[in-house]
Amino acid sequence: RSNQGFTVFFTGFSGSGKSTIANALMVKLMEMGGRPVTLLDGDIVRKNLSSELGFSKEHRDLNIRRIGYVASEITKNGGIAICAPIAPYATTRRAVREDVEAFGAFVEVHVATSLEECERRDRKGLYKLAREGKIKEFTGISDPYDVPANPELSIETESVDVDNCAHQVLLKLESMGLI
Ligand code: GGZ
Repeated sequence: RSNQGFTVFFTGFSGSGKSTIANALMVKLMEMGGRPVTLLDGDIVRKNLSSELGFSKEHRDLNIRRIGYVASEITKNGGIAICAPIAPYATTRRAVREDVEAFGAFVEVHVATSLEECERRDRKGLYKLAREGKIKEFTGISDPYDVPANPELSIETESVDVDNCAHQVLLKLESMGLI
């Protein structure tokens, strides 16, 4: 087994299932033992590291660069970082990839749940508020999302359960020689 650090970077719409899959992956990786696993979930980061930031392009970019910096430090020290922000801008994801790849592998995972499905589920009622104009700059509704062109993995969540999604990531990590 390799001891190199690496970062798994999930990207996708609000409500796509990023957090749920990231948590399931974290549990599986922890059960395997070895390297420490750190989850940098969108919610957690916004609460603890980016509490002053909103959702303009500048603020989202700053948020993502902070996540990238922490992930690169974890990767440098031989750990596993799991990130799960929306990260809507391809250029910013590219910059984070470069930060991390200076020290270890960067595994971009597109949680490819369609906007229609996320809005249909609307687990937190945010899409409704965005449609009503009560939340501005909402990703997919009134703000952009650059679909990843070359992610290491793209996951279809609509016909696959969480455990299977997390397993697909594990298989990818295995095929890359990371676990
Ligand atoms: C997108 C927003 C917005 C706007 C609040 N646009 O489903 P959630 O609630 O828990 O996940 C979303 C989260 C997005 O924060 P990120 O740090 O992941 O975004 S980014 O990567 O773009 O910096 C959603 C909530 O915050 N939320 N307002 N306008 N999501």
